[in-house]
Amino acid sequence: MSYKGYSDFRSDTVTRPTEEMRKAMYEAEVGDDVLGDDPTVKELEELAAETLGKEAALFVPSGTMGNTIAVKLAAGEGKEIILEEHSHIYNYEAGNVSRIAGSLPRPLPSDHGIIPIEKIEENIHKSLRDHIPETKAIALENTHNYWGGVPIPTDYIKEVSKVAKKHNLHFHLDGARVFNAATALGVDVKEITKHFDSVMFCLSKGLAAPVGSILVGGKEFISEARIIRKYLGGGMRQAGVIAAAGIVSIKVMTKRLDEDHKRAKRLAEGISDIKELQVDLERVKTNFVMIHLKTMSSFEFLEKLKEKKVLALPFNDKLVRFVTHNDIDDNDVSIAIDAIHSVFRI
Ligand code: TLP
Repeated sequence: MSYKGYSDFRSDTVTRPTEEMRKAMYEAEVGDDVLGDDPTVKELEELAAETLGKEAALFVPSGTMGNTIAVKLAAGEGKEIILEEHSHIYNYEAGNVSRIAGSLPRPLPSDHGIIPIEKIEENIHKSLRDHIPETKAIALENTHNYWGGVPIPTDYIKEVSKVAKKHNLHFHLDGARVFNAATALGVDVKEITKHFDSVMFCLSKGLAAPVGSILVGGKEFISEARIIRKYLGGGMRQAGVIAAAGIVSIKVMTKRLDEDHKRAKRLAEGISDIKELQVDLERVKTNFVMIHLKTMSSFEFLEKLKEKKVLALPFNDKLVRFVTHNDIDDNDVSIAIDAIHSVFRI
């Protein structure tokens, strides 16, 4: 469903609210959420906590704020958090892990988002002397953005959670796209989230809400999180208007993600014969297609693609990301396949 003439594959963040969301937003009953009496925000938070199998939830304006609050509580000032080296928290959240949470990130290399368990254990520091920052938390990302939206297997998550428990570390999930992971793995989302102390997930990505993310965790954790949200300026008043869309996200949009995954696969298969690029079909498991360009820069490729009314996002000079979502239909995929082929035809 191209919008203003463009098939927009830049991100699933570009999704526009559905008709059902717009109606729910129009009809939403609201109060003042900072005073704690917006019924629609409450309903969203209760639904989110129940869906992810946690005691409580907090509606936050963005995934970045949800992760920042979690790191601040999980690790905190002068303490370490173990992260994957290409994680969103470490690389793409404006340095909040140290700027706002005050924590020291310990980025570790991985095989497509999987940090070897022994590497994690080796990097857990206890504060034996006063100059060693103590490790307080571990965070994983699922699906993993940089690694092409791959879902992280639950067996691996379970192993990491054992390490976290053994060393008394908080275990956080950047689950911006955790419902895509659950869909790809064919499990209920709780099978993933039950291993974590806290989880952030985004309503505004594949779940198509216009704004918002959710942080879930224990009751005490979330009530502390609420205070931090307030002093970061994230206390939203009649937020029921946007929370109403989030309710539709959880109830309806979590059930259709397989469509996006199938379209991503079709896109990847449709361009895999082009010798000027490389796409790893095995890694296309959710709604991302990563394209490695062999003969031209991402910038040049995207300029040519834009002329053909197709948009995607550069990841680096040779790597381009295409994301399928609720506003990409079969026709958009066909348009993109043809456009990419024609860029390489003389
Ligand atoms: N990701 C965005 C951009 O930042 C790249 C995207 O288009 O994919 N965690 C993960 C894994 C994310 O991918 C993102 C956003 C966030 C957190 C932050 O969410 P927001 O944008 O709501 O702050």
